[in-house]
Amino acid sequence: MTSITVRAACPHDCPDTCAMRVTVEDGRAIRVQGDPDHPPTHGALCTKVSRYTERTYHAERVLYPMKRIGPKGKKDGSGQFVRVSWQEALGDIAARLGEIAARHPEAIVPYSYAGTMGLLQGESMDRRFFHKLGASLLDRTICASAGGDALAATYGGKVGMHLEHYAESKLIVIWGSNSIASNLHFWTFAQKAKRDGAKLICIDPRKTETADKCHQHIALLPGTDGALALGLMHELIVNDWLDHDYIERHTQGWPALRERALAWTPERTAEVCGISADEVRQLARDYATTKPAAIRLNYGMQRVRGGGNAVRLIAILPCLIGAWRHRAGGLLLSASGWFPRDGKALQKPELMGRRRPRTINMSTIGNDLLSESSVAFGPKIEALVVYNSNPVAVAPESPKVVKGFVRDDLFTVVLEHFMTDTADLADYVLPATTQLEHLDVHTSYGHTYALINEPAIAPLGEAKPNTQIFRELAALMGFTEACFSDSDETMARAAFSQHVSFDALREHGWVKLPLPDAPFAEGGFPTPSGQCMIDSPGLGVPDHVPNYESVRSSPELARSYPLAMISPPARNFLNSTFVNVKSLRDIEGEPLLEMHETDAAARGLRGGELVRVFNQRGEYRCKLAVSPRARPGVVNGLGVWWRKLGVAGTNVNEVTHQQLTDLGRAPSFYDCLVDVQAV
Ligand SMILES: Nc1nc2c(c(=O)[nH]1)N[C@H]1C(S)=C(S)[C@@H](COP(=O)(O)OP(=O)(O)OC[C@H]3O[C@@H](n4cnc5c(=O)[nH]c(N)nc54)[C@H](O)[C@@H]3O)O[C@H]1N2
Ligand SMILES: Nc1nc2c(c(=O)[nH]1)N[C@H]1C(S)=C(S)[C@@H](COP(=O)(O)OP(=O)(O)OC[C@H]3O[C@@H](n4cnc5c(=O)[nH]c(N)nc54)[C@H](O)[C@@H]3O)O[C@H]1N2
Ligand SMILES: [Mo]
Repeated sequence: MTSITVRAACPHDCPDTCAMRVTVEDGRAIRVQGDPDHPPTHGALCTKVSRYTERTYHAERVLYPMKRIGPKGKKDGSGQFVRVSWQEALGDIAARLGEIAARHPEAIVPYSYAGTMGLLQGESMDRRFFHKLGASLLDRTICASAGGDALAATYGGKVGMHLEHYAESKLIVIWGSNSIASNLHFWTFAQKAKRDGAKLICIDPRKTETADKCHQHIALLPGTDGALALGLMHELIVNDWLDHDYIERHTQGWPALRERALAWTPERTAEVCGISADEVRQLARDYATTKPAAIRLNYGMQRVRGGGNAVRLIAILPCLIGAWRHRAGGLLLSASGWFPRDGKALQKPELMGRRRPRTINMSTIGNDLLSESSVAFGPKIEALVVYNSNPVAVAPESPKVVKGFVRDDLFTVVLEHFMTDTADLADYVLPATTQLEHLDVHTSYGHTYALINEPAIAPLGEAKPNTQIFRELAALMGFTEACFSDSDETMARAAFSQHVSFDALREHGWVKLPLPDAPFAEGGFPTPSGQCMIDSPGLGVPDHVPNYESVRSSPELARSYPLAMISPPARNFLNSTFVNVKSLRDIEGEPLLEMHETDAAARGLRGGELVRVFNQRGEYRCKLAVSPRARPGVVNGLGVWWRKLGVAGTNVNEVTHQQLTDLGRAPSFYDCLVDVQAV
C-alpha cells in the first residue's frame, strides 16, 4: 500500500479558507485534516469539510456529461437525462453558443459564484472564454458587494485587522456574525481573548450559538445596525470619548456626520432598533472605555436595503475612538483587499477588444430571465452557462427564478458535481472535478495567507476541471489566442503580482502576506488621501437607511405580513452545498422556522407542526420551532435547503425579493416580511 499526504485548501465560500492535508492511499483519498502548522486553521476543520471525502465519493456524483431528453421542470425528474460523450456534449454546446453569438453574443450569460473560491477554477479560463465570446458580463453581487463597496468607500478597500490579533483584544463586538457556525477559526481567537478576560458582545437579531457564548447579546431588529452605530456615535460625542487627534489627522468629513449623530439619542436609537436605551448607552461605554476594542463585522448585517450605509457607519467607529492605534483594535469585515491578486493576468479582459457588453446582475436573475429584448435591457437571454453556483436554490424570489429556468427557449449548461435544483433544469450537465481532483490557488477574506491546493487524486469518472472544460470549448469555438492553451500551472504562476510565489506555495502549502502589524495605527488607509473617508466622494456622509420591508418602514404591508424574516445559513451546510450529504443533513434534520413563543401563541401555533411561511411573492413550507433563538416580531428561516430536499419542493427564497441594497447592487435577503400559518 502506498500512502501519501497532499497539501490542499478548503475551496468553500467561508472567511476561514483552511489549509488541509489529504491522506491518499492507493490513489484514494481517505481523510482530510486541518493543517496543524497553518496558524488560522490550527489543525482543525469544521464538521462539514471534515466530511469532504464523503462528498467527493458520493454515490450521486455526476461523473459523465448528461443531456436532457424530457421536458424541463417535470415534477419527478425521472428519465430526463441520458449520458453522452464529451465530444457530443461540447460539440453541440459550441454549435448552440456559436449560433447565438453570431446574432447577439450578449444573449449568452455566464452565471457563477463562489462554489469554489479558487482563483483558477473560479475566475480564470471561464472569464477568458466569455470575454472573447462577447457574452454579457456578470455582476457578482449575491453575497458581499454592499459591504465590499462600503469598505471601499470608507477605507479604500477590503482591508482590516489581522485575524490572529483578536486573541489580544479586551472587547470584541461580534456584529452580524454567527462565528461558531460560519467563521469558526475566528472564534478560536475570540475564545482565547475571552479566557484572558475580554468581554464579548454579540449584535444579532437571532440568539445564535455564538450569542449563547458571549457575555452579552443585543437582539436588535434586522436592518437597524446603521441606527445603532449613529446612536453609539451620539454617546461618544456627548461623553467626549472621541480620539480627537486620530479624527483630525486620519479622517475627513467628521463634522457633518457629527451633526447627524447628535440627533440619534439613546431613546430614539432604542426605539428604531427595538432594544433598550440602556443597551445603547452601555454598549457605547464599553466600546469607548475598554482598550483595545475590536469589531468583527460580518456580512449578515448587510443583506438589507441599508446594508451599505450601515457598514460605512460601523467602519467609522474604530476611527472615532482611535481603536486602530493598537494591533488588537479596529475592525475586520474582509481581508481580501490585502492580496496582490493579478485579476488581469488570470481573466484577460483585453479579449473583449472594443466591445463593452452589458452587465447582468446575478441577484436579479429571476427578473432578467423573464425580460424580453428592449433598448434598455438589450437582447433577451437565450443561453446561460452556470458553474460554481446553484441559483435556483440561492437566488432571491425563486418563484421567478424557476419560471425563468424552465423557459423552453432557454439553453442552459450547468457544470456541477451533483444534480442540484439548477442542474435539474439544464439542457446539458457537465461533470466538474472537486477540490481533491484539481490544482488551485487561494486567497482568503478572513485571514492573510495565500494557499495552494494540489490535486490529491485523479478525476473521478469523466469529470474535468472547470478550466479544462472552458479550454476545450474555446478550441471548439475556434478561439486561437495563445492564452486559451495556458495550463492550470501557468495560470497559477501568474495569479499573484508580488509577494506570493508559486514555488513557495508548493513548498510550504501557504504563504503569509507581509503586512504591517497594526495597519492603520498612523492612518495610511488605501484611499487617495490615506485618510478614512467619512464623507465619501459621490456618496456624501452615511445615514441610517430603513428597510424596504419592516413594521416601521412599510406599515401598510406589515398589516398583511407582520413578521420580519431573516434566513441565515444552517451550521452544517455551506449555502446550498452539502445539503445532499446525508450525514450532515441528518444533523440539520429538516427545514426549520424559529419563532418566539409570543408570536406562536398569537397564531395558535405549536412547535413541531408544519407551517406555511408566506407573503405576496410565494410560500415556503417547513417545520416550526418555537424557540428562544427568535426574538418577538422576527422569525428565522434557516437556509439554504435544496428545494427538492425540502418540504413540497420549496425553500426559503420563495418569499425573499429582488430589490437591491443601497450600495453594491446586492440582494436584501434579510429585509423581508412574512406571515405564518399552520398547513
Ligand atoms: N456553516 C456555514 N458557514 C458559512 C456559510 C454557511 O452557509 N454555513 N456561508 C458562508 C458564506 S457564503 C458567507 S457570506 C458567510 C456568511 O456569514 P456571515 O457573514 O456571518 O453572515 P450570515 O451568516 O448571513 O449572518 C450572520 C448573522 O447575522 C445575523 N443577522 C441577520 N440580519 C441581521 C441584521 O440586520 N443585523 C445584524 N446585526 N445581524 C443580522 C444572522 O442572524 C446571523 O446570525 O459565511 C460563510 N460560512
Ligand atoms: N435566503 C438566503 N439566500 C441566500 C443566502 C442567505 O443567507 N439567505 N446566502 C447568500 C450567499 S451569502 C451566497 S454566497 C450565495 C451562495 O450561493 P452559491 O454561490 O450558489 O453557493 P452554493 O449554494 O454553495 O452552490 C455552489 C455550487 O457550486 C458547486 N461547485 C463547487 N465547486 C465547484 C467546481 O469546482 N466546479 C463546478 N462546476 N461547480 C462547483 C457546488 O456543487 C454547488 O452546487 O447564496 C445566497 N443566498
Ligand atoms: Mo456568501
